[in-house]
Amino acid sequence: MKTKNQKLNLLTSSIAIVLGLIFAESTNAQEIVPIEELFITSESVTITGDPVPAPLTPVPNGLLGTFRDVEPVDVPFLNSVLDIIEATEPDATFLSTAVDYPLESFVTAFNSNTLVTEFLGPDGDSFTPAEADATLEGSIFEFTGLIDITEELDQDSSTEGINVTFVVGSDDGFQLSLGDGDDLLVISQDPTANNAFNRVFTEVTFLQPGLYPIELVYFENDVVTGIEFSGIFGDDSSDIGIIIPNGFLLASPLEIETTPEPTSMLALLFVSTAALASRQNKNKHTKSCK
Ligand SMILES: [Ca+2]
Ligand SMILES: [Ca+2]
Ligand SMILES: [Ca+2]
Ligand SMILES: [Ca+2]
Repeated sequence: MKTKNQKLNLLTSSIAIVLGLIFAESTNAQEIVPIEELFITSESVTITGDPVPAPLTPVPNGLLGTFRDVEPVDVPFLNSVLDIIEATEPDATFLSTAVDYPLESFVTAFNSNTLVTEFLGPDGDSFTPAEADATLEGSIFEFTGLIDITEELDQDSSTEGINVTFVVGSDDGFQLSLGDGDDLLVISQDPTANNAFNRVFTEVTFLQPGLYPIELVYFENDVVTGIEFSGIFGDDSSDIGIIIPNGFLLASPLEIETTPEPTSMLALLFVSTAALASRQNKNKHTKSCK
């Protein structure tokens, strides 16, 4: 049996713990910022190249993640990002189980004063070296590996090949590369412009099932940020599809060529907001963010 004093002490310390938790929550939790999305549809493309052989040794599901901390912060456009990737080595690597950061919601982004490891959620546990952790302001990420394109993903069995729709939502910008060598396909927005939170839809037809190299570059200059890599597959009729499950992704260290040769520059798709039909997300809106 507790004495009155013990009960009082217990009550006092309980209150202190609760207040401590509330205080910690209010000071440590990163603000999640509602965003206004622009939906963009780019032209349909076909991957005619062959799939690649399966890796010889087992590799984890997901994609290999790399991180570069850019100081001073100066990555407003994709072109500046690609120059930095070309000239530098990553500061850290991690395993991306699914490209969905932040995990909490589809229509939110994190303030870029958030630490990378917090932004990555459970994937932050694999972030190495830990000392490279930094805030998201001035960040470049690459997600690399293989995607398994199977017949079950086909959205239209009446047409040749496997038709899928890839959806990339990002703030700031991104570049998605599929295939390799002469068959490399690169999807991006205007690489010389600042791209606020957009969700870009691209219908892709693969003539053969199999494994294809994939690389997604994404970067954040400042203010708020987020990235999601989704697919609309099979008979899914939802608006934005599902985050690509890691069962379809292999974190293979296979090198893929990410800089198109001059002859394959034609494959480069610049998706301009002005030139392409856009549809605004009618349901959710708030303030506009950079
Ligand atoms: Ca998310
Ligand atoms: Ca930084
Ligand atoms: Ca088909
Ligand atoms: Ca931003």
